[in-house]
Amino acid sequence: PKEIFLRDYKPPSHSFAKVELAFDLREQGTTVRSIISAVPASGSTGELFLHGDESVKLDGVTVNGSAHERYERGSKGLTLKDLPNEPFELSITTTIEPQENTALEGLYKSSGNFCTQCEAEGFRRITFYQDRPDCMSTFTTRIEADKAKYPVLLSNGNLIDSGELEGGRHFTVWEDPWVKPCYLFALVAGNLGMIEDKFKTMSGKDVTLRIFTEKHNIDKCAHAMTSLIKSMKWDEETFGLEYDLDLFNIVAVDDFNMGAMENKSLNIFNSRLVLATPQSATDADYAAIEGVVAHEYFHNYTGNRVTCRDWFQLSLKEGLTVYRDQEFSADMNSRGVKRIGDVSRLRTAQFAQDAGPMAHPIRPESYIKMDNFYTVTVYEKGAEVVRMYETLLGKDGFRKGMDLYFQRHDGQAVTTEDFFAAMSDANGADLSTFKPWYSQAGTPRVTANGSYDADAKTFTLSLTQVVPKTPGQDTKIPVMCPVAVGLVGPDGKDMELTLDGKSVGTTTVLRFDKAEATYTFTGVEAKPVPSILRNFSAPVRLTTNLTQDDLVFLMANDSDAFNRWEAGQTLLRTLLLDLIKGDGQYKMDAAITTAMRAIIAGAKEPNADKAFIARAMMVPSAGELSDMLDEGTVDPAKIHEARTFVMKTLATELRADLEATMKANSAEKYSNEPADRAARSLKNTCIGYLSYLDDAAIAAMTYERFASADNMTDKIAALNSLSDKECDERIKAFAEFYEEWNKDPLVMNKWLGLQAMSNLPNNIANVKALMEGPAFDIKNPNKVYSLIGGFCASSVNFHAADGSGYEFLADVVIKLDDLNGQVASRMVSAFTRWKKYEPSRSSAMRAQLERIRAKKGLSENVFEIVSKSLE
Ligand code: B3K
Ligand code: ZN
Repeated sequence: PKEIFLRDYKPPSHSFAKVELAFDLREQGTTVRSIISAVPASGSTGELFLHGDESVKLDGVTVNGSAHERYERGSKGLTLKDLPNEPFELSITTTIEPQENTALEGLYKSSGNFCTQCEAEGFRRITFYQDRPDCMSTFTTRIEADKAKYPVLLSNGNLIDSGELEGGRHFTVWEDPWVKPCYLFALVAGNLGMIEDKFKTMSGKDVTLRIFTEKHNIDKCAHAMTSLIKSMKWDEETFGLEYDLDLFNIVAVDDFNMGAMENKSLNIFNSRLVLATPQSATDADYAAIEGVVAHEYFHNYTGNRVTCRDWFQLSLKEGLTVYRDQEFSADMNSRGVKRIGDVSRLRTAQFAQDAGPMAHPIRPESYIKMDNFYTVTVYEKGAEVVRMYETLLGKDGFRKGMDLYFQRHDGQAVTTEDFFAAMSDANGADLSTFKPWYSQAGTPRVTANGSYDADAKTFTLSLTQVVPKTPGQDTKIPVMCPVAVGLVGPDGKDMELTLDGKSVGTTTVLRFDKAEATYTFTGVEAKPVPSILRNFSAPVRLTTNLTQDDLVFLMANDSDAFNRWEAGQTLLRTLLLDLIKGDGQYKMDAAITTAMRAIIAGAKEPNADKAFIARAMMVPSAGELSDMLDEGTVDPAKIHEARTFVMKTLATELRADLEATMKANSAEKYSNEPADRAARSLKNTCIGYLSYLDDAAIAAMTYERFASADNMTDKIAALNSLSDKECDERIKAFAEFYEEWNKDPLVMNKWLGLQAMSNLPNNIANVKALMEGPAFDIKNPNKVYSLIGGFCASSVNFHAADGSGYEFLADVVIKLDDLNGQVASRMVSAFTRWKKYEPSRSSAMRAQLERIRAKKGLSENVFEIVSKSLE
């Protein structure tokens, strides 16, 4: 396999002024004809390389209407030779077999319907083309198919023609007036139902909005439609960005590698991110749908109107669009709770990636398979980098930068440097020390030590930073970290801050861009407790000299919701890490029990933020704890034991409080108002705690709640609370759930996932049986993510000491690799951090990686992850 490097970037040899595609869709042998208006760049050598997958059959090439035989076909594509030196018309005809496409890239079939997924490099599975994002063109697409089987025929842009054909066939023609790279091309042909709505844009244009699904799911699209309308309005109000066509389509399909895809005016979604009713989807599903519908819609500007020059720039569109969807969701819901959720995810998944063999900068230097770089680093850390511009420049400054970015680059394929320049130039700001965020991998480690001088009435904060080594990057330089700081006085109120003789309000953003720096606040009348890195203002690992008393104080008083939560998490993390590293004699810290009691008691206050309280009650996850332990030491069984001890002790000591809070927050009837959702999450968090008690009454109560739940959130919460318990109620609940829901594949994914994640001893046998059962299908990515991905999340069974869990995963990866390299490489990623584990587990994982590497014909996707992990 060949590695591709950013430093080798060269502009395309030809530009494509116009592309006309014609698809003749058949049950076997679909033909694709393209007519391209090609324009040689100056200095053209008369050669043009077109990407094309080995699965594509080439039927013919013509240049200006005459057959062109001078070409070479290689494993990656076609080199056309002796081409004219002036603009010419290139026509290519290919035959493909979408019905056999299990990679779900290019044109494929899902539930009998045709659909496409072209990002990153799927268009080359359809036809020969310059499959690179800097080749932008306007597309016209003609689709022809059997009318009875495929009454709906969709592509990008506006419908300009349609009609009947002989033999029960029909056609449509679509024209997209906006230039785009081929990764944004889409086509759908199927027997689909549709809901329709309208949106009036800020300049008064009417846009028709449609959501297509299989007909039996048509009553599950309302939430996605509402989310779309909210997104369109938000983007106008927040960034002045107005939709630019008369039609916007969303299509939901069951077989989809990722979450969704932002194809111009024809978004294609994994059905799990569209379909929802209160009975079939949880509150978390509702939130995910709202966020992803927004994300794909926002790409219309950040990604489509302005796209990436090359795939190394992926964070240009993804980091920015994630930032935008996070802000949208924060505005629609509770801002503090949203931030806490986003940071938890970043810390658990991205910090771990950045500390392992797959560590890469948000703008990677090289890749073998681009699909492997749709990562939490490019997306989530990329979003943090965008957020830091906002923190440094302020909301208005950030908006100015965005305006300049669109003004300069609309219709272009650009780089992260261009975004940086727009932000700097629009604000006249020198951000040069910010740049290493794009080129350096690794999470900076920041320490903050505060000290108060009562005589001088000063508070001094000393900061240090180190960016750790990562593979291929041994030396690093300091990078600008915006550190938002407040000082909380003894009365619990924020102090007015004075820094360098200037009054700077109650929260100030320190521009910390050296290895060490000291900041002295003056006129500090009493000893404060510093609140550092408010709202998690930079994606760093922070260590402070705050005491346990300081943290308890911040938990109760900090005006910053994130740091209120973080103070409690720091207490819990410290306790858990001590227990894990200790001698096995577990002892609870009474101060933590008291603090937790106070948190729960907060739920009784009028106007309590119950969603926040539920988050604050959560104990750091096994993944987060594992990330904080040293290489070569992680024993998942110990982490599980220590966590279980803490949960069980808290549940025992706070039982009365938990039961009372659970009852007080149990609703008579489901409602989807924010306050009801918040109460639901608090109640279900209480049930989760209580499930740690060995008490038959709790199992009976949980089953009772399961059976009588009138919504999926409560049903799943109860089922989850039973899933680690060896009891009849668990068996009954899972069986009844199956009876009720086995016709709904999305709900079955939840059923598979919960069972797979169970920490009951020897649950691997159950997982293997589920794999053979009717609810599973290895060709469907969602099912693989639920069952196999779920299993990898079980501390006990995936990490079983005898290595059986690892062997099982390797077996699955080897099988999956032949069907779908992208999904296989996601699954194999559970092995990448093998060096983190204690010797017996790490050598068992390593052995499985080697076994996978030895497989003949391994996909490039899996090869890249496995070989980098073993380096
Ligand atoms: N842009 C798509 C990702 C497609 C990835 C293909 N391997 C989804 C998104 O980020 O919106
Ligand atoms: Zn995206």
